[in-house]
Amino acid sequence: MTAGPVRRAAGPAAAAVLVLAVLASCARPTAPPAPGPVGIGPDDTPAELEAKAARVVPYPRQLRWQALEFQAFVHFGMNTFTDREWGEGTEDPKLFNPTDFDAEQWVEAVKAAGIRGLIVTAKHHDGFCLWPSKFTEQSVKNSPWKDGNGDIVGDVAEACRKGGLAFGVYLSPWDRHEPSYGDSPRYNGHFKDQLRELLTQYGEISEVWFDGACGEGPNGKRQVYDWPGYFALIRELQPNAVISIMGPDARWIGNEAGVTRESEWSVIPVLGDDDAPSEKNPGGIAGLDAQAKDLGSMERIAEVAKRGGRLLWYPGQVDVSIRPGWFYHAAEDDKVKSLDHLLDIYYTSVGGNAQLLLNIPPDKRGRIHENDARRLKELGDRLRATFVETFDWASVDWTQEDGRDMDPVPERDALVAENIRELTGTYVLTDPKRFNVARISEDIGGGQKIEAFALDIWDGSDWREITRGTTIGYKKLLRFPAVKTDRVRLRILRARSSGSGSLFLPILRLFDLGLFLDPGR
Ligand code: FUL
Repeated sequence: MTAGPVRRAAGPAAAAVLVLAVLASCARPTAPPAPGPVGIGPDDTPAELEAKAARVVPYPRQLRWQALEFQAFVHFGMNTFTDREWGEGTEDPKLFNPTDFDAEQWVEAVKAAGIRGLIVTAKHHDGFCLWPSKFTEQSVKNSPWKDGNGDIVGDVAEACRKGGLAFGVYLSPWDRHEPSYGDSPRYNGHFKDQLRELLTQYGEISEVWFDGACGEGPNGKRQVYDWPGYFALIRELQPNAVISIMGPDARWIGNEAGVTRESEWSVIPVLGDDDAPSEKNPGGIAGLDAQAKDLGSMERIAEVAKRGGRLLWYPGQVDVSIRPGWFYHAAEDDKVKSLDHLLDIYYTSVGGNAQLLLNIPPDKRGRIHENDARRLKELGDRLRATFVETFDWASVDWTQEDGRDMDPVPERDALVAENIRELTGTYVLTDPKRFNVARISEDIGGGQKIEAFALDIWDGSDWREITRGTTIGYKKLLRFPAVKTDRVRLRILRARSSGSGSLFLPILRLFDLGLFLDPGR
């Protein structure tokens, strides 16, 4: 293979887009891998397991969801008016009476933080519905708000659409009001009726968020949820909607504190072939403990393979509240998380291969409180001031482990290497730049492959490592003391290879290495 250096001047858009395709063999890529589970078993060799892991890719709905990056969770309902976190289900609907409800104010407040989607609690555990469901009396239709003629879900959906936000719903399966709860088939029918209303009356639903709480009904029996039936209905009525947490498309990160693992994998091994969540598997998928420390390393994959299972694309979502509670409590008005705390959460979640779902609970007026709105604006201002694309690459060179340049594949705007385990990209800026934040992304449409990397700067006489990490995935954000240089080096220290002779595209795409100055640090 001839291996001439590939240099490309960056276009006017600052973020240099380098697409780097790396093959373990010299075979040219044929077709991209198809989304869907990949079976693993005790007969797979370590190399086969690695190749399988490298070619698990997201469904289009998961890709769109990941690109939302940062969403608002909005807990609003009966609890807002009773000052509680969990209602009993016996509350009088007349208690629900927002005095100045304004869905557009919610949308403006969350957009100020850079948020791109919103999920509202259409029904929480107390069973009170924010839309006038035909299937219960416990809803806005029996409240004094708008004389029972209002529809919070409808107004929020409309405001999101107008404001350009994705719109999703939280519908609690646990319903402490509904008399059929506990009579499993009957309640499952009721729950599907409610789901159908939400999925057909409010336009495009981007996400359905299921919590796993489960209890006994008035008959003293424990409800058994029909998860496969719920999922099938969602796929039928809203095929682009992501089903999260107790669902197959996005997993709970494992805590409500905004913390992610150092290595967040979106390629996750699970036991067996049963996707239905159950009480035994509160993480949502059989054999998966959402709180385990290691969900996706090659060691973990090998462990699951011994017993037989599958690899899924199952990315993490970080749900955390801007206040101590999920619902609004006046006593927490001065407990809105600090800007620094929110920034830490943002950098570790959005910047740690996860999606951030930040809860912002509207108050009794039906508005996002001034303190929360102010903090959201501060957060957005800081992020906007940081992520300004004011740099151009003069050149970008990638070399293999042995120092050889990589082979260009011009028709794919790509480079090819024989060994993807160690690669070095040297990025030269048109002008020296001062920065304290770096952003690195893998093109996850081709899977998630990087296991370890390091970032160096040229200090005038030598390369100096400024930071290193493990997984990259959709987005990795790194913070470090400010440095100034005109060249940086990204070293891929370990990556998963699809193996040779594979029909699938063993592609590693690195793009969008960005350097930024956070002015607040
Ligand atoms: C939990 C619920 O019990 C909380 O009230 C809240 O809705 C949270 C997001 O999920 O499991």
